[in-house]
Amino acid sequence: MHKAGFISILGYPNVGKSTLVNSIIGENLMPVSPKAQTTRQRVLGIYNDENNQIIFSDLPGWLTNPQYELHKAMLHDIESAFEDADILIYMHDLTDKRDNNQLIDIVAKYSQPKIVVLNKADLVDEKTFLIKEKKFKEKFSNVDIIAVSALTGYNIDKLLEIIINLLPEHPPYYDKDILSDRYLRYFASEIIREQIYYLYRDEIPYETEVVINSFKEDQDPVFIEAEIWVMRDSQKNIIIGKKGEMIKQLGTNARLKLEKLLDKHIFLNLFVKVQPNWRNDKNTLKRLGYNI
Ligand SMILES: Nc1nc2c(ncn2[C@@H]2O[C@H](COP(=O)(O)OP(=O)(O)O)[C@@H](O)[C@H]2O)c(=O)[nH]1
Ligand SMILES: [Mg+2]
Repeated sequence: MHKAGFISILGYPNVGKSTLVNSIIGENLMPVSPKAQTTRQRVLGIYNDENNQIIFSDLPGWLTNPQYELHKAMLHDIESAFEDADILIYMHDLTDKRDNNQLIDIVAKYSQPKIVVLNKADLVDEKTFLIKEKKFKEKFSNVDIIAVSALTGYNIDKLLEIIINLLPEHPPYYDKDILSDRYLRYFASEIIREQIYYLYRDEIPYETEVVINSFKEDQDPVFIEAEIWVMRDSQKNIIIGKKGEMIKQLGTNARLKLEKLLDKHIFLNLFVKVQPNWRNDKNTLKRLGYNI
């Protein structure tokens, strides 16, 4: 008997959705950063063992106040992920003191089996967990509630057991040896973008997009050329930095992470381009793969 199914991980920004997918599939594939909105598009991360295939949708965080076409596309992805899921995971950050009820109420309305994952257990004590557990028990009836740490791996094996118990009987949907529905080329742009979140401040990461122009995998070193889009000339100067120091650092950081992922040497070439309206232009967003 083989089990397989689709799982959507829903939650506010920064609760650790992408970190959880990485932890379960065992690769640092999804971009992760301490800033909100690192994840912009729905991406599948696929877990396989002999008898099970779990297809996770890593999603953008829930946005209460969408301001740009980009944000609308992100919400669109979240909504479609409700419909296709066999199981819904509502993920909550145990250190978050705000009363985030809007998304909880939406998730609660859906009829699929649900799991509440209380993440970042490494940062709180038992008492905090018990208070939160009580709150979620009131919101959801008959739902497994589990504390995990996506970062340290605490209770991830238990979570997998819970998921597999709820998984429908089904043959695999994807080849059993692939990790995602996207190509490496896509993850290359995501890793460069992720490193921008770590390296630059203020609005820069949110107003930046990364486009791969060339990805030649059959060469040694692998050749990757990417364009970094920003919205203003001043941002172009910041990305490049004095004497090109910042973009050099960015290139090194992204290359090292990509080399780990591909297990190959990489030559990475970065360019910066001003694209004033990319975040609000539907045609551009469509070309970038956004669901709009
Ligand atoms: N201490 C701790 N940090 C975590 C944990 N899970 C995620 N993080 C951190 O929380 C931040 C947001 O994680 P990310 O996966 O990008 O969140 P997402 O926006 O929900 O996808 C990152 O800095 C992660 O390293 C955890 O279990 N414990
Ligand atoms: Mg994410």
